[in-house]
Amino acid sequence: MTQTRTATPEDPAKVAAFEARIAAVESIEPNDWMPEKYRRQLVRMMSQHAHSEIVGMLPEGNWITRAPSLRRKISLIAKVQDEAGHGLYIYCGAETLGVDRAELIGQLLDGTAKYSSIFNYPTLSWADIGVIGWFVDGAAIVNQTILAKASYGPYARAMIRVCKEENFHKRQGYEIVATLANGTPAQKAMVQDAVDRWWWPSLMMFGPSDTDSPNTAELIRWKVKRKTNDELRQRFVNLTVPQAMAVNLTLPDPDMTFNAETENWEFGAIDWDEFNQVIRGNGPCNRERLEARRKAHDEGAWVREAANAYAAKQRASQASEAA
Ligand code: FAQ
Repeated sequence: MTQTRTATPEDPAKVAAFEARIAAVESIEPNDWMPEKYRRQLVRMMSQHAHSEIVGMLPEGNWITRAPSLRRKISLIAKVQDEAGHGLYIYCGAETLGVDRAELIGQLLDGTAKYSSIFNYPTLSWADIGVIGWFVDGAAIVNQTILAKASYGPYARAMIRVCKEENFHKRQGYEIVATLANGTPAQKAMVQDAVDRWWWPSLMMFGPSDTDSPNTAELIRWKVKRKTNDELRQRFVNLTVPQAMAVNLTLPDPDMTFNAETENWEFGAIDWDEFNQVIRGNGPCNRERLEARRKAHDEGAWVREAANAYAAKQRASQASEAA
């Protein structure tokens, strides 16, 4: 259960002391006083992030049985397991804010919680697995390397470990892409098709444009976010364009141009209608993803029951020993 919090106004002296700690770039820890809105923003962000990692296992999990070689299968299984670990790690981080994991998972399963839009697209070919590692993990690294400097200690520390693993994920993805891009004409066409389908959804991962992002200003002020959505998106584009050139793949954006003055690759318009449809539950795979998570949750009921029964037994035997 979430801890009950009273709606009494916050002590201005405590708020001022908190703001001073943020200004001094101190790390905020679970037992430190924090404004209720700061706590709620972090629960929102961390729970959405944890859900994304867990739902994010599904598109790639779809290809484990069809990986083209034992070596590819081993790497893919390891990657998908890592994503599960990231989810559990971030749920633990969220729990330090006084929220119960079961409650957060309930919000995912009843459709009231958000998770990253990117995981509502289908994985149609083996090349998608390479492109997800390259684009999706690449985007996650750009976002999460900065979150490793977030003001909330448990979240920042979680990101350090997560980013190390994401680096391996990105490399395994880019290696698949490079292999296919240097392969037969059919393999080249397959990987170009995957690039064409995943490019724009990957740019949407960074969230709405800064002018339409209701949470950014507050999160930047509290040093949870250290860069805005548009700044991170631009960094991802700048890093990715040369990587595409290196393997002779074309990004599906005729408006992409290099601005020598700003040294940015300027990109075309993002289809925000598509983004809004996906985050409202109307993307190509939203229903399928939630159904898969609900099924897994129901089928895991016996594990939770067994764990609870075991914990109760342990408590009873400890109590009788102490008596
Ligand atoms: N999808 O005001 P903002 C990964 C929502 S992990 C869905 O700009 P904020 C690893 C947003 O929540 C990927 N919803 O929000 C992996 C808000 O809704 P709310 C996940 C989105 O928080 C790889 C509303 O729109 N990473 O990929 C999205 O300031 C491969 C307004 O937006 C994280 O979660 C979206 N793309 O900025 C796993 C990182 N964008 O809550 C498996 C942590 C925005 O008010 C395989 N999170 N929304 O109802 C963040 O950095 C931020 O929360 C942002 C959004 C940047 C996602």
